Amino acid sequence: MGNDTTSEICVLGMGYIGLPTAAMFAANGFRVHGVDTNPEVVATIGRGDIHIEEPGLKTLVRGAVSSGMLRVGEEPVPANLFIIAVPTPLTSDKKADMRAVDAATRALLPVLRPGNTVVLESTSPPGTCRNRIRPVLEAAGWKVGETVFLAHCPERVLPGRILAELITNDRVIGGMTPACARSAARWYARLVDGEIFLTDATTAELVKLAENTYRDVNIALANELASVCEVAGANFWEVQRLANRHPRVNIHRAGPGVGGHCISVDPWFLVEMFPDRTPLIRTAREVNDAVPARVVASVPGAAETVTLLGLAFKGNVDDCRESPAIAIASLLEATGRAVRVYDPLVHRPPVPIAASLEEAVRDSDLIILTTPHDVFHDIDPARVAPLTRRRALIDTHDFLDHERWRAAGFDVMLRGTPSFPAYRDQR
Ligand code: SAJ
Repeated sequence: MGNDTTSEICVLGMGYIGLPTAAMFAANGFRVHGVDTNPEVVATIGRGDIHIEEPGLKTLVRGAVSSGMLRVGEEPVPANLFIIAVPTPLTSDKKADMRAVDAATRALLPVLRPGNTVVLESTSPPGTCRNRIRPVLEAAGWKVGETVFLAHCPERVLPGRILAELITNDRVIGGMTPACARSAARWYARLVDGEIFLTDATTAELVKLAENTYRDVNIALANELASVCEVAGANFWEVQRLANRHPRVNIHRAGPGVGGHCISVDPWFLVEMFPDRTPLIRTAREVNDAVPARVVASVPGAAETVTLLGLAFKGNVDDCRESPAIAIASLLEATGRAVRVYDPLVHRPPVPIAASLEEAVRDSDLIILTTPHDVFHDIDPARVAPLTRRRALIDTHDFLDHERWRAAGFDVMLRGTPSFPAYRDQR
């Protein structure tokens, strides 16, 4: 067991990636020191608690902290492996905000020792290791690839399945030099069951951006096809299901837009750096960003009070970052409508939400299913119906049991089908 100043692994950033990674290494027998610049986060984890929702995480963190294998603080301590897992959000002008990566790099300099490995996990623009982190290390006198090792190992876990995917996912490790990649891989091999692929740092940075951009472009295609189906008199969900029976086709799902801190953000890192070479990627972002406004445009004029089922950016998580539901709520409010939001999974809502389903649907003119939480299947439309002023439902995800809602008297409007009202007036 180590003391307060020695650890094998020091993880900078105790967020959605850093905390599960730190706790998982700790649960696998490594002495881990977690660092966060937010004292409240440090205090919460220090008492074995968590500040984010993720299935299984609380138990894991509690065990790791009580065994003494996971400690937390506001400053890095000496270690053999440093993992940088800090946010790389978008600025308002769609550029990567790298301040947290820069601060983390500077913060670890005073405790860096010969032979240490530094791994960047944060999703970053291509060239971040080479042009941003390496110069800082070298200015401090280190020789990357000789006296310290630097690699990018992008996180790839899916919120809601983080703990399982940390172990089972394949990992790509890109080193500044082959020795850097091998050095980082030795650590991850002791945790990960998936395959580990070694490459160079810039390739690894691009692999990560390619993965999320692939998904964003594919979802934009799905959203565009859904809009086509609405006027073509076809059902997108049927088109998608049947097209995907082709062995080389995998059309993603249409929806109310794309949220989260990854898919709606990462493609901009490519657009920012290579604006002349990324017209498709930019257009896909714009297509997906425009969907919330399309949903709002579809709301019948008579609907004065609108209920949103779901605030989180996707089903079964509490995370509301970049959620299309937030965009839909504020666009609806901008049209003068009253908006009520119900999301039983979200405990720290960024906008006001109703305390109960009853409160959210009372005297409502329209219910919009914005987030496919499994618990929404348990809603009994027959119980909701008498509380509302008008019985109308828009399902943006093809998620609810429409027959059941119709049987309770609801007019059901489904995104991607002619029942979606955006074009009703044009036909
Ligand atoms: N969405 C659709 N249609 C789809 C799939 C998703 O509209 O067919 C929407 C969702 O509703 C949501 C958004 O896209 O608003 C993103 O959800 P997601 O589940 O696709 O992805 P994230 O953001 O939770 O996690 C992604 C994952 N990347 C890939 O699947 C390629 C995850 O593995 C990454 O680790 C994560 O981004 C990240 O951190 O980059």
